Amino acid sequence: MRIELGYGLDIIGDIHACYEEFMAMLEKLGYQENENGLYIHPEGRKILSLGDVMSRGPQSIDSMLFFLKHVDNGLAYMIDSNHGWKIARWLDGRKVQLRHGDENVEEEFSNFERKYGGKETAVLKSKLRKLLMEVPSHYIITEEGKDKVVCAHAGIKEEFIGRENSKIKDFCRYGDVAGVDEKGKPIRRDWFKEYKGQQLIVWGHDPKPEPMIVNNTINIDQGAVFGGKLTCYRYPEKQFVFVDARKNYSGKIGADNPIGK
Ligand SMILES: [Mn+2]
Repeated sequence: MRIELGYGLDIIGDIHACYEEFMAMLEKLGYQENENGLYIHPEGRKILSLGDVMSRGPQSIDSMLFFLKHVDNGLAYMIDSNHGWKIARWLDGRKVQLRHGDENVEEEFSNFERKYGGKETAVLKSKLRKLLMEVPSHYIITEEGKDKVVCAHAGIKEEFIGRENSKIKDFCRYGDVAGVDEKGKPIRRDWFKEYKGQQLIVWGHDPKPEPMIVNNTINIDQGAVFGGKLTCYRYPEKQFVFVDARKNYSGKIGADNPIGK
């Protein structure tokens, strides 16, 4: 789960199937598509997704395919996430309830199957299942062998960094969840308020209108699928790059919309 920084990383917040916004982001960041459909950065930078690349928005398959291709070719990294894990289990044939936008993924696969047939669909599902099952709970970016930045979907505790077990995986997927409220929404504890570690933690999952910096942690989920913006945090430059959402894809407005759109 350790990555040497190399020529720089572009850490991308929750895409949630907002593929057009993601493509616009890659262009803004200077990636160029080559003859094999791979997006290459002229300076050798790589892409790191904080997970939840699918669900809720319009293009889950395209978003997952992008990471399948680019992870396979050593050009991108992706970590585990709550929607990613749900879709992984669904692709694995386990009994799961598809909701909170995961049902859109099922619908996309039905359309895909009508267009390309059962065989091709089964091959794609199997490859995506493998990718989503194998991604680590978090990545640690190192510089000259020293741990500098930790990327985790919903957050991480200092004592979990560099370790992996089912409890840690769940924490990285869902954050510090203390049950659900009367509406069935998860009650989230603000793990970042207690964080005192030396490594910078970059995380997503919990949409905020602007990047939220607390202690040594940065939230870069600005709710693209909720009509906000897609965020990239460039490291080591420590710069933010934004792409505004083309629309609010979520159907959630006002008080139901986590960024108040
Ligand atoms: Mn999430």
